[in-house]
Amino acid sequence: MDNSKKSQSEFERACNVIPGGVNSPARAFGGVGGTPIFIERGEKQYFYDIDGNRYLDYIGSWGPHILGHSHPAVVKAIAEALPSGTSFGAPTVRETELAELIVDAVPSIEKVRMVNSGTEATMSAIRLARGYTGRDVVIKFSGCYHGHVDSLLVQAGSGALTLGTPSSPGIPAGCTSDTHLLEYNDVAGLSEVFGNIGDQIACVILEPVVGNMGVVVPTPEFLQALRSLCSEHGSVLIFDEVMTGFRVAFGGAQERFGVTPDLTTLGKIVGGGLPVGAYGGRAEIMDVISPVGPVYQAGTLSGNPLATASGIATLKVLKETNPYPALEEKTQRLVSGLDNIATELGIPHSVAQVGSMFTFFFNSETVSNFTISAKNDTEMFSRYFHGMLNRGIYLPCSQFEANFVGVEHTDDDIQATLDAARETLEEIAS
Ligand code: HOZ
Repeated sequence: MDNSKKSQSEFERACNVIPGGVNSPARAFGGVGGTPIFIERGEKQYFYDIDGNRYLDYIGSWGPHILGHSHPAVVKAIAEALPSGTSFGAPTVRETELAELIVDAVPSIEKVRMVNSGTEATMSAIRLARGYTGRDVVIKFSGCYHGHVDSLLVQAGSGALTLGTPSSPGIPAGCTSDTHLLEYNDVAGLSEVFGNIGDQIACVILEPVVGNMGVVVPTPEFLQALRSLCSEHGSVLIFDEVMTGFRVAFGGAQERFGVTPDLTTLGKIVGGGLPVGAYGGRAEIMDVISPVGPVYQAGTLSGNPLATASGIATLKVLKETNPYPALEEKTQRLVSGLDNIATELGIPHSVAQVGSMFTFFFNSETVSNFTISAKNDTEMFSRYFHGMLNRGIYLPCSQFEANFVGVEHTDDDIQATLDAARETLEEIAS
């Protein structure tokens, strides 16, 4: 882009002191080429870069900003909390208030522990499941991403997939030797592995709607099989709802699909844009965590006063306003518009949507697992991404990520996005 001089020079400066110039690889434009833009501020459905360009934002900080940037209730809650202190290392009442909101909303959660990121949440949930069952084996699904936890960074989605490194050096073989991989939606594979080693399986972890190989929708049979096999074999079913929690329904994917896991991990929306994660589930399992039980997990900043203020404000607005039906309708309109345009232009594609999460795949097959997602035309996606960026639409900078629609996206925004998509796809088709 011609109008990105400041971003380019800030990126060069950042690269001198930050690996790759970014603090998370998913931001690096590694899958699409070019230079990441540097953001100055966000307001509602927009953010503005340091060159003065405005973008309609479809990443919402990779999920948290369902209410848009700088929502007044969230800003007020953080501002009111700030003068009283930023961290105490001792309990505060807001931690209980946020826990009560979560317990009330999420069907599987009777008790919840706050941590500082989604990665911490999944890492801790795995340890808890192993401690609770006294077993070691973890089942995960190719293309699901559960943060950069050693034992789970095997055929992981998100940045690990975008950058072509599904596994990572630096992880001793011992860390992953008890991690068994299956294809998402593979009921037969799941039944077979439970048939063979069911008594060794501590837990099965999955994104109940995948967001990290693009959006992949679970089949009802898959979710039912997960629930019944885990119950039958005494294994812990963990829904990683870091992305889907308070996103695809107030009570997450488990509310939407009516399938209740044993443990749930949360992040993103639950912190309203501040660094937060959480894991929770049945009291009987959660009470195995220290200080009640023997499984150790701790954190200096866990339940942080600003983060809990932000999370409480966000959940209260969502609870009071129930934006979910309107969000879904708006997203549906956008997704079917994109589908129609691409069909008209003869561009091989498929779409996936659950609630306000969606992906437009440059792949003619319905993407139901990792093997199919790996066939996405990433070169075509790069052209699409840059065409949209040049038209002021900020999409995830990878074909293997979810797009997020928020409450502030207007009908005009949806139309503007479709207009930009038409122009971009016409260029690609010509
Ligand atoms: N879970 C986020 C979206 N895949 C990752 C964002 C990041 O790694 O920065």
